[in-house]
Amino acid sequence: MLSSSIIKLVGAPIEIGTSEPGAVMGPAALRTAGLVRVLQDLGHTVHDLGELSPDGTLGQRTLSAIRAWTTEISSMVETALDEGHLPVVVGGDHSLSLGSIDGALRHCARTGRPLFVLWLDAHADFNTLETSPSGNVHGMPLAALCGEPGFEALFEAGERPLLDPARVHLFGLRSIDAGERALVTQRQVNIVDMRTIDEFGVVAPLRRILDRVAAANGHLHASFDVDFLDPTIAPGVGTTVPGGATFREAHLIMEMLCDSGLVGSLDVVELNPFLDERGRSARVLVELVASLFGRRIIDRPTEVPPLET
Ligand code: B3U
Ligand code: MN
Ligand code: MN
Repeated sequence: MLSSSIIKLVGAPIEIGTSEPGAVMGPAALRTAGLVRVLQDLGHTVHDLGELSPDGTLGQRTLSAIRAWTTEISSMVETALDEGHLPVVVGGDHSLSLGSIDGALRHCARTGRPLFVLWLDAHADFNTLETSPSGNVHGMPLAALCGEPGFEALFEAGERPLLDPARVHLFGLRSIDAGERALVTQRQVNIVDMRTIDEFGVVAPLRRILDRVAAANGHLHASFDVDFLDPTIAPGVGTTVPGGATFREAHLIMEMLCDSGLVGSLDVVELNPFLDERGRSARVLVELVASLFGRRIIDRPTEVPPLET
């Protein structure tokens, strides 16, 4: 089970980070699909903080408008963690993770626990303003969080804790830009790409990551981009990439994360209900979140045979 039974849920209907409109409706669709009720039915207390809406960002597509979101999300996540609660931020495009991970980093800087990030995504989201072919900030949050230059406008002035790229685990990668590929290699970001998953399945690579986090007594932040899933099961996302995770793979990942007890904070991002088919993607996401928070097929932990060494 996950460590905290009190979940702090907040919607971050941000879509400035993408060129495809519609992610602004993501939190509403997840609520419509029963997100809060499902968590409560599993026995969790849900403090629903509603939807954030930073002042002065309406219609703006600037780095400083994103900063307003980053600041609000960061302080919400940091406060929730300081109180011993488990923050869940639902979007909204992936630029919201600038805030959630910044908040988790600030919390971890005080507790001394290392922060690890599990980035479930078709993309690396490690572009800089220079390497990005699109200019879309949702393709850049990890580079910004890891301290690549050029992102000062995204954060409040002053010292901020940086994310260690060697503690970032990309999982499900199958679309990467040339400049970003060079950068993730140089920065020693950990990658479980789709080829690895095809060859070894999800269990062995994920266990390796979880063992690493557990051995370091780390805080694990999971960031779930809808496009991690195959577009046939989750079409409601702006940038679909074929060859994504199946429902069964994603479901097993969620159960393993649950059993590990290591996830301390979560984002669910990039749901675009305008592109969805009759709420399918929102429903799949709610199912997966339920598995992460303890729903199981029968009432016993998933049995995982030990890895051969
Ligand atoms: N790498 C591309 C495409 C992309 C990244 N993240 C999403 N799409 N969702 C870019 O624009 O940076
Ligand atoms: Mn992403
Ligand atoms: Mn993506």
